[in-house]
Amino acid sequence: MAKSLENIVSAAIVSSFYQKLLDNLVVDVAVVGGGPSGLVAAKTLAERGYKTVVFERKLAPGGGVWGGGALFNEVVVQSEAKSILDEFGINSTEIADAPGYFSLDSVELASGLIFGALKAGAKIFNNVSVEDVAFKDDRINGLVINWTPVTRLQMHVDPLVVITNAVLDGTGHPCEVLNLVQRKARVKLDTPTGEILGERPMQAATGEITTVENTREYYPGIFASGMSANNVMGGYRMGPIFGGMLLSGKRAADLIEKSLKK
Ligand code: 48H
Repeated sequence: MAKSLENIVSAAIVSSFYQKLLDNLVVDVAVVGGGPSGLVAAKTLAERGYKTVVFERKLAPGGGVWGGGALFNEVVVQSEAKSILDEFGINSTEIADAPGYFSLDSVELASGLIFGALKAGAKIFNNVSVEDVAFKDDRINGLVINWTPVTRLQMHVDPLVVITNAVLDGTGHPCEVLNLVQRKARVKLDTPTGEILGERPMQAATGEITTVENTREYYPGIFASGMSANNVMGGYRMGPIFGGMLLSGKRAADLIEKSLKK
């Protein structure tokens, strides 16, 4: 029987998705969260030749970028991170009475970061939630994933596992993966107390710096970037300024590359 167009479309989707998933069950780097820090890290690592995958819980990656400041869809980036915008081909305009600060359209930022990560070779699985981690020899070596609707509806469906050399917790404010590591694995993280210190209130200039400084490995095999790093190490928040998130993604990529080369 001749195949109908409907059948051809369905078969193409099933076979190409199946191949994509199969190809990414063992990776060099698994990024949890397609926010700005995770997407910059994913692009950087993918273009350096590392097999990189991003798991994003929502339908649309981009994290907190889309909403700009209070749903006004503009954000601000400082000059230190301007070269990252340029690298992704994202437009920005210097603010007339605040030299060194650039405003830009948050929809262009979100879509530009997603497109850049994909074009560099990173694979993004959206609508997928990381619900647990896998351990081997006192090191995190995998992520436990499930479909977001399955987790949201609390369906009793067992997950799949992706094996990886390095995990980046780019889950934003809740630092979900490191929370899991602390709570379920009952291990000490590399913080002054061994635990998650918790995000501090708004102090934008300091928060921008600590976001980058706090970007590092917190337990063998797992790094944190962006607001996740700030939550783990007790950093300050900064509102709709995104340069620190972009710079954090770059630093995460550099540190992960260094650890993979060891
Ligand atoms: C899969 C998950 C899971 C999970 C969460 O919040 P994000 O945008 O992350 P960052 O840190 O790169 O950027 C933070 C920035 O957006 C922000 O919030 C700022 C600057 N706030 C300042 C302030 O003062 O408030 O993105 C994290 C992404 C989201 O898309 C989540 O859906 C996703 O991670 N995510 N994906 N499995 N378990 N948990």
